[in-house]
Amino acid sequence: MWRGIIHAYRPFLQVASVEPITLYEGHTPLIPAPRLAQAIGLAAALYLKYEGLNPTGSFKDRGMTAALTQAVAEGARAVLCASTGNTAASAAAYAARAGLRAFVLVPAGKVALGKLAGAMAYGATVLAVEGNFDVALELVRRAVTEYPVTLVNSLNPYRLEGQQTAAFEVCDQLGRTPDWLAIPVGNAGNITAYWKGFRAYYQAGRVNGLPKLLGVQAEGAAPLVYGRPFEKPETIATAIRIGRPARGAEARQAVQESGGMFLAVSDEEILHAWRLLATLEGIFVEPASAASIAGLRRAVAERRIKVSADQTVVAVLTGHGLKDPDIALRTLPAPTRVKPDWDAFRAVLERAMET
Ligand code: AN7
Repeated sequence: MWRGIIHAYRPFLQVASVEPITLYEGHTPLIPAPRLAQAIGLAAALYLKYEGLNPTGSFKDRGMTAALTQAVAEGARAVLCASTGNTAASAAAYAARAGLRAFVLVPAGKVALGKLAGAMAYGATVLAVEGNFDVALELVRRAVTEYPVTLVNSLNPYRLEGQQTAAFEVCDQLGRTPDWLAIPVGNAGNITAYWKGFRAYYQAGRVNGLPKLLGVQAEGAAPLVYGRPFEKPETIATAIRIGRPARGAEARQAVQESGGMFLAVSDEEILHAWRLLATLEGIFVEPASAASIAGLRRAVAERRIKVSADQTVVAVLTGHGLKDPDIALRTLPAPTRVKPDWDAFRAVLERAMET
């Protein structure tokens, strides 16, 4: 029986040897996506690591099981984070599981509905700052120097310990390392964690090589692509609306070591990729997750990555589509209203079948 990432990968993880605080996260599917690969002109085999299927709907749960396990082992009473939403929901759930209080600080008006609802439902104290994520992170970093609360942003090293297990799973599922890994980048904790994981597996002799990393940012929030902070980050992908990534330096080093690259995609490209994922493969993700596909599509179109049919590309789908239902409602045609009788319904149905 699967009992979460700490049970599964304990020898690889620097985390307190106590009973884990877990929701049995991880073990997410690696799904082949041949129709999507064809649509974006990718010759290689494409697989999607569907992290939206974690207990709170994002990859953050891998990091949070480790962070909360360690926090409890160290006698913590409360946790605190800044968040664009997913970290907040995950921290709230794992704190509930551990019997700790959670305080989360999110950018007011810029958090997707499902994330806010989650954080509230799990019983966190949700605070909304009149500013962006970068301001929120600055505030919580100061708060943990003055109050007895544990920071559970990815600055917390146990977050990366846990999140590297996604790289282990990708290798275990493929039976080898992928040639490329495409991943959305916001605060840059996850790409840093994947690289740590791939290197650890390589050093342990579990795989024979390392992937190249394709780190994808939104055009309006692309500090790692352009090499400068974004003071006013903007993108429809609110999860990665981050202008000063806390793990930026490590992410840059990881991408460089891997021989990969960062690139930026527009909101339009993100939405296009988001629709392709859902309509060609039946996989509904939040916009930030679609950035990895948008980035791949652009990299292929611009011939910046060269892959052949015998190679393997993995794209990380970081969060579930139900996190951000607004996007579908705002960008797609509303359902046609139907009067409650047969003739009315038949007329509408026939018209629909003709289009
Ligand atoms: C769906 O929740 O930063 O580069 O506060 O929710 O490790 O930050 C979320 C980030 C990608 C980027 N996809 O990962 C937060 C937060 C989704 C995300 C990212 C996030 P990092």
